[in-house]
Amino acid sequence: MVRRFAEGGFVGEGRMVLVGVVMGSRSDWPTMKAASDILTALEIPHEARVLSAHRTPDAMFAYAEAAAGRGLRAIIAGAGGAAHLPGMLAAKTRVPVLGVPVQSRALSGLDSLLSIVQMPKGVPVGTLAIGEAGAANAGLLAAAMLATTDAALAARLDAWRAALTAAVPELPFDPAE
Ligand code: RP5
Repeated sequence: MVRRFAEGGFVGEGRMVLVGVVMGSRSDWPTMKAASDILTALEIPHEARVLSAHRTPDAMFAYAEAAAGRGLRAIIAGAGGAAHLPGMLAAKTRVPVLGVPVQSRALSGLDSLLSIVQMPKGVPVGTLAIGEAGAANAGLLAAAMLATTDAALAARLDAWRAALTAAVPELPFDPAE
C-alpha cells in the first residue's frame, strides 16, 4: 500500500524509505514528479524533498550525510541552471546519485545537463536526459538497481516493461480510420 503525504513524499506503509527524490526548488516538482510516479507504480517506498545546493546547503549536506544510515539505496536529484545538487550530494554520500537535468528557462536545460554530467573522476553521478523523460528514467533505473536484490520488485519491473512493449502499435496509422 502506498500513500501520499501532504508535502509530496510517498512511502510504503510501515516500510523503510529506499529512494530519495530531491530537487532544488518546488518549481522542479512538475518534472521530478515523473520519477515519483514511476516509483509509486512499482511500489517502491520513497520520499520527495526540496534541497538546494545554493539556498539550503546545510540541509543538503545533512540529508546526504544521513542517507546511507537511513537505508536509502538511491538518491534521484533534479536541478536546473547551475545544477550542483546531484554532484554535491554525491560528494557527501556513497549512496548512488542519479542526476536529472531540469529544463531551465534561459538555456532549455543544456546548462543543467552540462553542470550535472561533467563530474570530475572519482565522484560519479549517473546523469539522465533533460526533463521529464530523464526523471521517469531515473525512477526506472533506481528500480532496476533495487531489483537486483528484490525478486518481487524484479517481477513488477518486468511486468511494467512488458506493458510498455505491448502498448507499441504495429502499424504507424489506425487502419479503422
Ligand atoms: C535551481 O534553480 C532549481 O533546481 C530550479 O531548477 C532553478 C530555479 O529555481 P526557482 O527560481 O524556480 O526556485 O536551484
